[in-house]
Amino acid sequence: MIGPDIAGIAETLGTAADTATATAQLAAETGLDVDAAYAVQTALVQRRLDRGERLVGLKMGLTSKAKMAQVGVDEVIWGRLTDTMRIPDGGTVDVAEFIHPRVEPEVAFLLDRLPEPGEPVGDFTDAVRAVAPAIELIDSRYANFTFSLPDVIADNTSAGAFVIGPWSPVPDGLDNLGVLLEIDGRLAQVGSTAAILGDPRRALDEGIRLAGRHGVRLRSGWVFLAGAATAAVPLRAGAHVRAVVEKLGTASLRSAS
Ligand code: OOG
Ligand code: MG
Repeated sequence: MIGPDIAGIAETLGTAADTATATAQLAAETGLDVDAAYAVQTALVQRRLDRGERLVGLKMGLTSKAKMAQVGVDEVIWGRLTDTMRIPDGGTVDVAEFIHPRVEPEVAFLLDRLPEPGEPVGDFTDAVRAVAPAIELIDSRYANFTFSLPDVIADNTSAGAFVIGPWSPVPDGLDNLGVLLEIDGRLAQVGSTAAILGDPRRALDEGIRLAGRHGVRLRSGWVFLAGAATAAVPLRAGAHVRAVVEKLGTASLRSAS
């Protein structure tokens, strides 16, 4: 049997992102399962590396019930981050470069010495050098922000852009910190880091395990986004977005067009 056209699907999704034009869901039609979807993601990210981008980290997706419920997919997923996706803290994104961008509050880790895949993160402060509040801008390349599990994996888990706030040393507890998302000074979402797999540190174990299954090893110096603590909120032009995480501080961005 001839399998799905991995390169062709990656090209379709890459073009959708490059031209900020939504595409139809394609997993069901092309017979894409989870493993093939990660192969598409690899090819899609390779397309970016071929034009000079660098891998700078990994992101988790759907590590909270709020996110799973919002998109109707209930499995933890992971994707890749490249240098051009990073926006400086307080920087500006152009919404015209995206299809239907949404923002969500996250916790970021700066990775240090990592255990082998399959080995649990024993001493978290050994594996993680610093922690920061973060904002992820997600932008599904599928029409209506609607997708199946293999669709969203193939689409690099809707990764669009991200902002990291100031790094701090790892505090004693990370499992029950208040999280706020503000748009133009108004509260848009409220949550807790407990929403992220009970404790965002668990997201790192999951990331090491799940990426390891596909031969991807996390590296020292990489950024790791643990997944959103709340549902995501549409990003319109001319907005000021702030994510606040108790004890860690604030990350912010502006949107223009
Ligand atoms: C998938 C990406 C999910 C998160 O933090 O849960 C994600 C999506 O919602 O489009 O990044
Ligand atoms: Mg996210």
